[in-house]
Amino acid sequence: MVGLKLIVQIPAYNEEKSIANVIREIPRKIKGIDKVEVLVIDDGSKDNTSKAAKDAGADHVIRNTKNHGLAYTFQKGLNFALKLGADIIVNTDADFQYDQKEIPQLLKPILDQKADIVSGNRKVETLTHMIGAKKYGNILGSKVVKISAGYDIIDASSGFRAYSREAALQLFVISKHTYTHETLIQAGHKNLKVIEVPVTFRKREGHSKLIKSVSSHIKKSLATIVRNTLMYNSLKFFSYTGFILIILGLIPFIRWFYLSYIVYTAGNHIQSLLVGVMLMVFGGMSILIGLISDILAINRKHLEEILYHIKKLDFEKR
Ligand SMILES: Nc1nc2c(ncn2[C@@H]2O[C@H](COP(=O)(O)OP(=O)(O)OP(=O)(O)O)[C@@H](O)[C@H]2O)c(=O)[nH]1
Ligand SMILES: [Mg+2]
Repeated sequence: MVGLKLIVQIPAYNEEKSIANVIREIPRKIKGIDKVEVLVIDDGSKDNTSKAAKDAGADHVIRNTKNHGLAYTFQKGLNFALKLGADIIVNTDADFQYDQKEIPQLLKPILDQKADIVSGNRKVETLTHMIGAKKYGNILGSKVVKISAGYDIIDASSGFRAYSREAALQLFVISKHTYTHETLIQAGHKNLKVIEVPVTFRKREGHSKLIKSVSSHIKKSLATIVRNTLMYNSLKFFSYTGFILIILGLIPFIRWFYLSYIVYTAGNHIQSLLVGVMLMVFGGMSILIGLISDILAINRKHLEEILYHIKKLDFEKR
């Protein structure tokens, strides 16, 4: 690969105090890369984030007129970076928690053509400055993402990552809250190779902009994970659920049939009949929902393929 361009993108919301430190720490000369540019996406900050970024030497600063959330801003950043002709995109946070001097470690597996996405593993279980609820929420989230994505991942909530151009063209984030889990699940189902490298994770100065409360963050993240898991495994999920319901329904149904027609006991055992039939009907409906959502998922797959080709043409390197 020759003449490679790296865009380091920083989604930021009210980070005027730390963004300059992040930008100044980004290495501008990296082995194997010809050009490094910094792109800041200011998500409608109420402070002077954009100005601080420009003053610190950001090459591109774009701004949302209102706050759209991290996930939307991340996708906007990817598209903008592709438009700028990025061969590799590194996403980092604006809060100075990641050490930008470690960017070359993130790039290496992509430069060696051994990965499409490289994610920084913060080793959360060893972090003394991360509160317990966040730490265990992170660990739990990573385990669920690992099952859903279908490959090993230790730290699924890390924002410090490198994406090859091909990977960036194939990701379509639709969540509102955060993109970290959705991108990994999509990568798994698009056969993109994801690997992790250990990275430093400093204590946050100032309060979290993303996490208003740990419980609501966990709730929103789990909702995203469930939604994305269902997106790719709907037929499996709903047909297993359907078969289980049908088997559960067969038990009271057979009881009713046995008592009413084989041994002729007193009473009509209508409760068993009702429960049995209801469970079996729900089971049948679940299988039907599985089939319908599978058709929708196939449609989304086709749409994503079309979008990928449009993006590829649109962002063709000129
Ligand atoms: N664009 C955008 N970025 C955001 C928003 N909220 C947070 N961010 C940025 O996303 C990155 C991560 O947010 P943080 O608040 O540090 O969240 P976190 O790292 O998961 O949590 P902490 O450990 O508390 O720092 C930072 O660069 C924030 O500026 C938002 O609403 N919009
Ligand atoms: Mg942070």
